[in-house]
Amino acid sequence: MITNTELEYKGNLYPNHIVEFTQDTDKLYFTTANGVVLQITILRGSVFRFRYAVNHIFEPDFSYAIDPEGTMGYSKLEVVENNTEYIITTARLSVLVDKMTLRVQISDLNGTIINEDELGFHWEENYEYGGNTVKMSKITQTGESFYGMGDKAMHSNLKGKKVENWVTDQFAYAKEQDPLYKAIPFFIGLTKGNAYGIFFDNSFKTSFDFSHERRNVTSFWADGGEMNYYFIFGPEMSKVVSSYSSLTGTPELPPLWALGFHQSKWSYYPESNVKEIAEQFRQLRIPCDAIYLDIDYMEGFKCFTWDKNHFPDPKRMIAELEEDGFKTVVMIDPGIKVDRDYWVYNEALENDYFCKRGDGPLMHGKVWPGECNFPDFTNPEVREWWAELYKEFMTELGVHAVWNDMNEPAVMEVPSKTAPLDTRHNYDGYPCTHRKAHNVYGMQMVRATYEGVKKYVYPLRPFVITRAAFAGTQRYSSTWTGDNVATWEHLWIANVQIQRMCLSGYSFVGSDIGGFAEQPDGELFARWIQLGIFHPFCRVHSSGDHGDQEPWSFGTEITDVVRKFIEIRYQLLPYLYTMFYKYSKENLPMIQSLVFFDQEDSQTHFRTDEFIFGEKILVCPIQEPNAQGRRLYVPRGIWYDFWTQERVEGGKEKWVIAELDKIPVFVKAGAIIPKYPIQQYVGEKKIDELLLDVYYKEGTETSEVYEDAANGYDYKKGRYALSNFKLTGKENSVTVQLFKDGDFETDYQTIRLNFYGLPFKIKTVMVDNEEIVLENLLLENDHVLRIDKNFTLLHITGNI
Ligand code: NBV
Repeated sequence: MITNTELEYKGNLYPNHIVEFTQDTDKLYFTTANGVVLQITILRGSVFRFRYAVNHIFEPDFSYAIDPEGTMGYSKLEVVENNTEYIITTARLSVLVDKMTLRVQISDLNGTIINEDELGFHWEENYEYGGNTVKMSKITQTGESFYGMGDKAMHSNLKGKKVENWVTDQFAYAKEQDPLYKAIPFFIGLTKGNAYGIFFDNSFKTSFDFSHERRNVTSFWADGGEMNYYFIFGPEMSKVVSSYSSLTGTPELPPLWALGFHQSKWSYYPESNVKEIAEQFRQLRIPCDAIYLDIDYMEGFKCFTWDKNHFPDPKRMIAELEEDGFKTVVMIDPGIKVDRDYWVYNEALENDYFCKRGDGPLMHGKVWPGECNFPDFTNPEVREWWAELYKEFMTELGVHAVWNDMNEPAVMEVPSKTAPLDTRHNYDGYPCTHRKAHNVYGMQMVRATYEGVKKYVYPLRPFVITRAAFAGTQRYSSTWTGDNVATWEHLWIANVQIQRMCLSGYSFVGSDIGGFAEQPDGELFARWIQLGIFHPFCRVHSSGDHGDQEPWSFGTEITDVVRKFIEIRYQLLPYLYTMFYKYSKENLPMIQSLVFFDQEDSQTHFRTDEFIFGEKILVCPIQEPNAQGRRLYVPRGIWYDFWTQERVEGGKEKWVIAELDKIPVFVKAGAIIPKYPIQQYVGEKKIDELLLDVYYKEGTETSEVYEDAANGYDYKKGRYALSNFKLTGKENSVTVQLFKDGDFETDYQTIRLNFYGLPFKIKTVMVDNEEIVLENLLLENDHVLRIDKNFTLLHITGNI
């Protein structure tokens, strides 16, 4: 029933008083006299979904972001009513819904307000396009901070900022420029030590204002669709991010080679150039796992074709590269050249797979090949067709992985840089215009790519990269931060963007190391490599028109520094792989901003530079030229300098020397860091011993190491080796307990333990309660010992 008793104020409409409450198991409905319905779904004791219907009508309940495999469940749900409000209580939260205004207030069970509506839900009718601009405003609590929101190139704490989500090809973007390539409408609020998250699941253009326009107000709104958001309570930030990740999903494990070092440029061609680059890596002994072919490998930039002049026999080339330990990654763009002699075009045209304009003509736009039409990837049938197009590439030619670019979609020579807004989309059976589909277009393209690559590299694991992304895209693909610039400021931007993406559920991410546009000097390149090896996706890429950007392009001093750091990445592969495992399985971000690591320490709330790589390694890049070192904040606790093993007490700022061949890196006391020997590429060597760097701590600390066949799916049948270590350090002893899970047999039989920071000299060693003669165990320097990998209890005592 449509009523005309809406409350109107400054062009906005507001709900009025509640006239009805109903409950359908986990769904609560509050209806106002003027036809607004608030539906609250209880997903977990600490995760609620809020949807608002206007005139009683909800939008179809469909989302590309939500992972259909996510699991939810709650133990307690109670609703009581008094004169002024309804009170919903779960095992973790209490929600008040005001009877007069439909405003909501969320508190923890101690009565601390976590989040409350200011004006709450309101809307404005959009006469031109239909539907409403849907809005929500909340009260900003005193001292509240805001994080997340994907790839925003701004200070990691968003307090005082206003941002927009509209995926955009933003060549050579600047600091503070917004929007960029990703649309992740998810933020984390931190107030009075409590973290919560809000995920606004709406694919229209969305905006967020974190106390920018009004000091005490945080608001978010969308150009259309529904006010549909998830509220996630921590109070730990780790819980917020992990619940958001279980809502929107995490990726499966990639092949281990995808975590190696990758080299790219726009473009390596012809074949001889690709080979030369590959050979240089091996000759200079710089580890590398993948080489990228940018658009110039194609014939006239037509997707799924090869320029036979430059690449006469791609199959042979790819096989030869593979023999030398290189995987070949090729680019595929969404624009399909309008060309009656081009089979991909003809197939799409015949099957009606291209996007159309409002009144029916095909949507077209200029990209690399000239005039193009654009497949509607929001149509499931189109996605299936697109997935099949990879068959020949993957199975016949042996291509290893695919890189999707320009999938915002980017369109040249038009002011909007993208498809016209009246372009129509299938949206999986909920037809709409580009206003609604724009932000998910690239996501659906890479989803189709992922399905195809996955199917055709089987029994191996797929690896895919995308530029555009919406919330949830992390289930299908890794990503990079687009066309950055070779400047020191962009090194800073890369650092915050990667941290922000990781807090936004998207960990498999990296930047174009060295910068895409313009040319870095050797120092900037080296400093960027030193940061990039600590990012989950590690690739040098550049536009190629300003000179070379390979590790050896800047003279031998820089080459040596770059090699040293890439070698560290290869040594840390088992650590990195374990990080990925924990991300994939336990929703733990691979990189933690300091505020995530220690939210109770207010010193961390405005830090941007330092981050935790995995759970145990603190990294702080050098972000200025001519630096001999830098000041940084070492978070609370005991740490060890990675280079000198010096013990450092955290909770304070510290000056750290970092000449060109070093950056500040610290390891958390108690950590057990696994290492492999340096390899030129993943799988080059049989790993015949696992190295564990053990950092003494007085007290207890747990660490894990995850290993499996590094590719394929046997791990899903239990063939993995998960080692759970528990270290307990006392004044004159250290115990390491090992609990193993999974039945994968690693190649190595022994573990080499390297103890750092022991406050004593080792006197006795007991392995599984048996005393071992020291001479049989100790290797160098009295603090390195070798034992069988299958120990369960290692007990070391010492003389102080
Ligand atoms: O395909 C060429 C480039 C690519 O190298 C880059 O990584 C993408 O972000 N691509 C953009 C298109 C041209 C950019 C000016």
